[in-house]
Amino acid sequence: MNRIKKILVANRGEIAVRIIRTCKDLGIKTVAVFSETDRKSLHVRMADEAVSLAGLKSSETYLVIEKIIAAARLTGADAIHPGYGFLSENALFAEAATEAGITFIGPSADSIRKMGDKTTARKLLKGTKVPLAPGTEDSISDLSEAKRLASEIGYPVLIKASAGGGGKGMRIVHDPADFEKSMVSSQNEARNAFGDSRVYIEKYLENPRHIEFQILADQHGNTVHLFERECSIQRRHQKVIEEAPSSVLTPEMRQKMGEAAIEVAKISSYYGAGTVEFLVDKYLNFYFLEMNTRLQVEHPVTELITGLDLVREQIRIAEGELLGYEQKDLAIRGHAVECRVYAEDPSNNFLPDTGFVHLHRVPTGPGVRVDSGIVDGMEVSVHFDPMISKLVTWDSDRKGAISRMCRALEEYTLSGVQTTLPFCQFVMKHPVFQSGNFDTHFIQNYFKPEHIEIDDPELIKNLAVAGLNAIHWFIRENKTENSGSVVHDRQETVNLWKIRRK
Ligand code: MV4
Repeated sequence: MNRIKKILVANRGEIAVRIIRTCKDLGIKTVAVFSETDRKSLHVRMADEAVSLAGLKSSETYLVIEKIIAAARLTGADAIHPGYGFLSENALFAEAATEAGITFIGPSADSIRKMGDKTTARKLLKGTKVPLAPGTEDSISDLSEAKRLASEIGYPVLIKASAGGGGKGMRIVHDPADFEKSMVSSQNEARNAFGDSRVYIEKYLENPRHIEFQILADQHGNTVHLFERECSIQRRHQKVIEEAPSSVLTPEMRQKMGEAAIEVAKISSYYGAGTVEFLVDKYLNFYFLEMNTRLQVEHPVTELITGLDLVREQIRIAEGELLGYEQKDLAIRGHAVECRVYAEDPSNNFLPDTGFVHLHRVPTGPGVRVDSGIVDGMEVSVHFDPMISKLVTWDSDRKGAISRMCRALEEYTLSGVQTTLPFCQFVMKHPVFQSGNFDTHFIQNYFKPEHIEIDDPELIKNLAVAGLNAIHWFIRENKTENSGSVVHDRQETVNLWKIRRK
């Protein structure tokens, strides 16, 4: 077994900080990579070494395989952790790392390729006990053939992109008269998003829940599931709130779905951490949706109910270790809820907001965890994904976890940009969410912008203090050798502010 000594984290923001933390726990050295706007970010500060990717946008930095590999070579990193997003599900990246003699902390390039093509995944599972939504086995490009198959499947149908998940290229078709134009627009979106216009057709399952199972598999054929996550509170295919376990699964369903998830992993000779996504219809039938071959954003809720550190498990598996536990050794303990914090304005159709974080004061106390990459004064830019933090709570049952989340959301101060924190408060307090009886249409059915409370006046005072903090931080961060008068400058600023306030 080859012990990993130095990991290059090929990511940014909260997940880069998250991975570095586990590396520190394990005494593994870390290398951060950063774009120009990320030069002073938290993950760069926390890493032992940092390498500039010399660019602004993702396409010039975190998505450039050659730059990442060169940074790993330059620093002597013996492994790369891709996090999620960016190159985490790019088979060419996994291959490039392996060819450079660098351990890719994730599944094989072959598994990434197999599961990345949604029709290959479906074909793999044909003849197994894993239930698939009725639909075409293969991609389909001939319009008249596709229309014939759609009527065989029975409307409403869903046209999906073969080359990618996440809803891109997806079209729901209720009326046969709309089929052709929907298929052409789906092919066009798929071509633009993935460079691959292949599509396939499934029976559209009305009002499904999105429930996914966490998989862990070592390189010796041992595979377990770490139970499920309920991810139905979504907006435009973007998960907003996740929880574990789901409030609708019976122990029998959990066992059947867990076995199906393990079957998916085994049939693709999977190793590493992976997630098998299912759709559950209103009759509680479940259907395989897709498999994600990366650590997911929402992994903390699984960590909290199982007590495992999934990044540590990924590293151990990459080192060739045995899992060291079996399914019978695993149990759900308590309940966890995660609220994703996006720099978006929920009162303005969730438009992304940019600016500088003035004040970031995170909640703490019993059962509260915050995974964020935020430092006071940092810039939230349009260059990257607007998710800047995750607030997670745990308690012995769902009611307790929700109650703690409500308290933590009240405590959480993040000013300078609009965020989805008030939206999360709305959801946590909503009786339908609290009942557990909701599906992927919850936001569409129950949320209106007027539900968002505007900022309290107290915040204005905090802003001023925060503004001072940010100025002080900025000066301190950028002070030249001979300044030394930071406190004095700040005193003048305070006087100025007091004069202005009168
Ligand atoms: C579906 C579906 C219903 N029936 N497939 C696929 C990508 C993933 N993000 C959501 N997907 C879905 N696939 C069948 N056969 C419902 C979803 C779905 C969804 C679809 C449209 C709009 C919002 C959605 C939210 C969650 C799940």
